[in-house]
Amino acid sequence: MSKRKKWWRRGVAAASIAVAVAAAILVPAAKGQAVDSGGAYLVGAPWSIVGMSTWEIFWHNSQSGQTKKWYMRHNGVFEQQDVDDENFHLTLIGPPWSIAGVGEFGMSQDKDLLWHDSSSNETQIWYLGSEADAQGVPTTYIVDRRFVTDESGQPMIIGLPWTIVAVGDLNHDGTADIVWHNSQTNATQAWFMDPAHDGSQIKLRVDVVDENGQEIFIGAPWSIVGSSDIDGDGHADLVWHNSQSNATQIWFMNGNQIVRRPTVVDESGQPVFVGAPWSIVGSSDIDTDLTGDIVWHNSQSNETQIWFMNGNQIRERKDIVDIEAPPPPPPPPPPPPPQVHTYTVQNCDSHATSAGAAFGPSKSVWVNDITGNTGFREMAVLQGFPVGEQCGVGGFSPQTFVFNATAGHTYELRVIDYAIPPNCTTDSPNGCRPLDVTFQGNAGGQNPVTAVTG
Ligand SMILES: [Ca+2]
Ligand SMILES: [Ca+2]
Ligand SMILES: [Ca+2]
Repeated sequence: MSKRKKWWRRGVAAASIAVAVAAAILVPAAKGQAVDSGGAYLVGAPWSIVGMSTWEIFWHNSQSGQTKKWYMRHNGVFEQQDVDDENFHLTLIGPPWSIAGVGEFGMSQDKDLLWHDSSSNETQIWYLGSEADAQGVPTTYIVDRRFVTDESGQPMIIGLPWTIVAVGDLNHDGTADIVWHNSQTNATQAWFMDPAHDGSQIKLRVDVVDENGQEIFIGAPWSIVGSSDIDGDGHADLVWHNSQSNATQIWFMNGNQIVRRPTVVDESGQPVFVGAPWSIVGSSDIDTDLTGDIVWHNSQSNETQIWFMNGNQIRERKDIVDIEAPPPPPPPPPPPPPQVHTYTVQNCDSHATSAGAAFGPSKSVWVNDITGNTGFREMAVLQGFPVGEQCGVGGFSPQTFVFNATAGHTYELRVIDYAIPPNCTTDSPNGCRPLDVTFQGNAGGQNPVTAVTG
């Protein structure tokens, strides 16, 4: 038995998504690939939705034969997995086989695929499981395949004018049942599948009957487009659509008997009419609130939309979006505008400037952005302090320098005299003797000084 594993957010190899397609045909986007401007996840031919079950939507590619499963979180696709075979190799299956539905037939806890062969008229179940493959990649794979048999275990060979129109647990025994429709007689028939045979053997075949127990014959322009437990009573219900009036109707079922059949109404309670290019592609409980929802696809825009239902009333309509791709990072905040700090430098120690090398020319202001850990960088070259200067005494003007400061950063200021040997160079203040000077500036004369905002 395969246990369902929760590998949330795990990805699949992008190579498993890419397929050769004709121009102008949209395919499932690779991870992180942009979707349309409205955010909808656009997927269309040759991909089509072939079945769904609780929080899962299955797609098949009619060109490559690939089958893919979407895991849904509300209206978002949060993970995709290919369906692999028993040896974890990609399965490529196409006509005359086609997927007729998805349901829990047995064997594993994963929902299973029901296939029908339009040539041999065989019906086959693929029991699916989920495990990590040899590379540790989460994978949906085929646990077993069995042909559907009749009540005595003999292969069932059934085809046109009968077609499988839905898969759902009509009789609430935990095993999916198969709903057939006859396009000539317009009869609808349910095969209740036997849980004792992993749902591969028919337990009972019954015609669908109306509220009074009479066999009911409904056909075109009506057709069955999906089955799930819309009202949450445990019995799968049948979703019908009328291709002429564009009405949608639900047959709430109790086994093979109709309990009631209301028309689907919109959020305000009015009958809703939606048709081509939209079509219903299935019904299942996408948002796992224990009531079935209805899934639509638009063959022109390639949108897929979910009607989250409250009985026969639409509660909410949402386009499916791709939430696999991480959201784009927010744009970085704009850097704060640099501040121009103006400082004056004076010789304000206890000694007046006197003639000599120490206060001669080639004085340089070095600034170390302590916050930014930049080290000392030369910011300005000063003229030599005039002889006799001491805090402006003697009529000498202080020398001015400016530097761009980042608000909140703390700077240490030094005045270096290159004239002092031996290791003092213009490339580095190391070895240079900092002069004992006082800075006067717009931060109040401290050293170090913290630049303020504004
Ligand atoms: Ca059942
Ligand atoms: Ca129901
Ligand atoms: Ca639901």
